[in-house]
Amino acid sequence: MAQVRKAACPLNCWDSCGFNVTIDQDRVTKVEGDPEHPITQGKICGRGRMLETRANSSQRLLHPLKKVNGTFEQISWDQALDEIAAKLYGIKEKYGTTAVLHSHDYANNGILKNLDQRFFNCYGGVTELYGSLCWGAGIEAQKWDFGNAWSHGPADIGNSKNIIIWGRNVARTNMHFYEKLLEAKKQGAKIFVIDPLFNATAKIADEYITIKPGMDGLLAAGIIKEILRLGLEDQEFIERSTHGFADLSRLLNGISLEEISERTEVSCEVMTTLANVYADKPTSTYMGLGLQRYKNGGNTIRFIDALAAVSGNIGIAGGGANYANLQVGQSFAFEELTLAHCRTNYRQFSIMKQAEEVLTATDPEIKMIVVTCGNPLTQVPDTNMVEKTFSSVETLVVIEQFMTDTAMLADYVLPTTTAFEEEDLYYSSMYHHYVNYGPKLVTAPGEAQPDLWIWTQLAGRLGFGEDFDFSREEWLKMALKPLNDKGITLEKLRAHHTMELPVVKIPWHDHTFQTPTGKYEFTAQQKGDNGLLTLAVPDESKWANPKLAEKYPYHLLTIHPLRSNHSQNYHLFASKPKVKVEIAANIAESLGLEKGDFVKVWNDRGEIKGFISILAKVHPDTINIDEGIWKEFGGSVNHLTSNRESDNGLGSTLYDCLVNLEKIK
Ligand SMILES: Nc1nc2c(c(=O)[nH]1)N[C@H]1C(S)=C(S)[C@@H](COP(=O)(O)OP(=O)(O)OC[C@H]3O[C@@H](n4cnc5c(=O)[nH]c(N)nc54)[C@H](O)[C@@H]3O)O[C@H]1N2
Ligand SMILES: Nc1nc2c(c(=O)[nH]1)N[C@H]1C(S)=C(S)[C@@H](COP(=O)(O)OP(=O)(O)OC[C@H]3O[C@@H](n4cnc5c(=O)[nH]c(N)nc54)[C@H](O)[C@@H]3O)O[C@H]1N2
Ligand code: SF4
Ligand SMILES: [Mo]
Repeated sequence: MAQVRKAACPLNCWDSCGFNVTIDQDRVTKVEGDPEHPITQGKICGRGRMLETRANSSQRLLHPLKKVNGTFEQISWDQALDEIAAKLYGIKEKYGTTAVLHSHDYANNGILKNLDQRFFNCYGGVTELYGSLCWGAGIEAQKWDFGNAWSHGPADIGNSKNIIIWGRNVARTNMHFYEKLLEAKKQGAKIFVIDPLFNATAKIADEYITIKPGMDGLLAAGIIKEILRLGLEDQEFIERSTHGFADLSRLLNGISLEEISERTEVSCEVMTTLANVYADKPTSTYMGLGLQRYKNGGNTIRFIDALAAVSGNIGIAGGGANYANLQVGQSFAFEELTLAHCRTNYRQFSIMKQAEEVLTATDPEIKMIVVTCGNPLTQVPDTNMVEKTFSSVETLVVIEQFMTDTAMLADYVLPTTTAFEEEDLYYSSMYHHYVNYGPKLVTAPGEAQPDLWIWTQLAGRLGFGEDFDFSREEWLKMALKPLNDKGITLEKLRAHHTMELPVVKIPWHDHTFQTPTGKYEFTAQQKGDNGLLTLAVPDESKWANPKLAEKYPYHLLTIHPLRSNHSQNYHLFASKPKVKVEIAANIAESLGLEKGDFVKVWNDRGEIKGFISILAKVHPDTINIDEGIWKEFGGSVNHLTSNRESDNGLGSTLYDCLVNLEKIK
């Protein structure tokens, strides 16, 4: 008989939903929202519901595979694990452990997914990735300004008079925050959306502000200039609780509002309006991750933080410079789980430039890449370079649920479980602060095994089995240890399914910051001249690179798809997906393009072909192609993106991208 059990969404998403999952005869038959989850309240998105399709798909990988003479052959787990362990052992002896690259991303928010790091640390330390394609520039930026990246609790939006949604596609990527916005609007809050694309959230805004991509730091500078001109700043906060305000004033004196307007393509009047909105407190700012995937991305987030600070919206109910909430992840015992101190030797490559760095690595060269929770062939910038690297490395091991573009290139593909087939705890450091419990609900199909089982088996073969000699229950208890004295235990989580983590709901309310000066830092004291705010623009813009802009006149955004988490669902859609090239009306007009036209989009890094769709309300000269598309459906838009790092070195520049476009037959 069918049974309904509570579970949790594992996907890398703002919302971290609670599920009610129907199980019939050891099979998941339906995924719905859990009405009792305090934040997500019974509603989930299509990506969550599609986890049922993912789990039951006939395309699931069911057995370990080895590539022999260019084709995959099914092998036993023993053979796969013995051969991979022997290779790891041989590499360690001959070249040292750093000849192995561990390439990973965030495909699954399970706490025990982090034990891959423990494995590589206990092995001796490998070449690991630093930085983040996703949110890296902004996290680092907020660490410079506040000392940490913390956000207000979800309920606090109810206290805001004005809400600024800045480069966040809420209706598509963060549905429960969208619900909160609708509620706040009903209660009289005013909503402002700043985005080059007139997205679904813009439709509910009281005012939509369109902007040239990558120019948001300058816009914040213009609004601060107006706040200061009108005498609307929070003088007490600036004097008592901040450091470096004189540097900021000096910088702003060097540029006029008209110059800012010319670069941002936002009118001076709008900047004056926004100055008044920020002064009409409390005004909250909710930043997305899209707006920091630029060369100047760190500076952009820092300038928006500065705007919230100058206007006195930091540390007050209904305010905040809300980006991510690292307090959530910081609640668990990651040091004990991952044993970073056990690595005796390690090297770091930038996640953005991993492919390029493998190609140029010496001493030692990379002999093996192990991919976990990631699909670099579609998700990492500069696909041509990624493909070159991943096809040329001596041994590529991919742990996967499906035969992705990355898995296709592997020497060994190891089949792994989905979230419904293993017990774990799930959280997201992006929006709310509840940890969810996900039980094992069904038996895994074929020979699929949890990632953790694979690490345990390999550790045993490599002589450090005792470091993995724990049961699932013991691992989960280990993760929760720092929370036990706050009353959060595995037993309680198993019983309640979700629990609130003990986080600060209104960060910085006491005006004590985690920076070196203990104050909010307009100038990051520890960073010397690098710690100054600047008027930087994107690398690929007519201001920074006029020649490039002449050759490639259009700005390409590559935002997150509606119905897939990145690359995870395209192969499961009922109708075959196509590359949709969404263009601004002015481009259609000047090139004589119509809906459905087949076009080529290109730059020096590569090209992508797709079908035109015209967006009536998008910033002029702007194009969007959603990310994540597999080779067989037209290919990843990362053929066009650059692997450069953001200003502070830790973020990507995925949206800092100029292209040209033409109609083809
Ligand atoms: N449906 C769906 N939801 C998802 C995901 C998914 O793949 N699909 N992925 C999840 C993950 S991992 C993440 S990181 C989050 C990301 O969540 P978001 O930050 O909401 O999404 P992005 O697609 O990164 O970009 C968001 C918005 O940034 C805008 N933008 C781009 N450049 C600029 C700019 O220069 N200035 C301004 N003002 N706006 C700009 C885009 O037009 C877009 O509206 O979403 C999560 N939720
Ligand atoms: N052009 C462009 N590129 C982008 C972005 C963009 O906006 N534009 N967004 C960036 C962002 S924000 C992010 S977060 C990254 C995401 O990049 P990735 O995390 O690499 O992308 P996904 O497609 O979510 O997942 C990768 C693979 O992990 C597998 N997987 C799922 N669960 C598990 C598991 O439990 N174990 C193992 N071993 N594998 C599993 C899935 O089957 C999937 O094939 O992409 C980045 N790339
Ligand atoms: S993908 Fe996000 S919104 Fe959708 S069910 Fe999962 S956590 Fe919820
Ligand atoms: Mo992300």
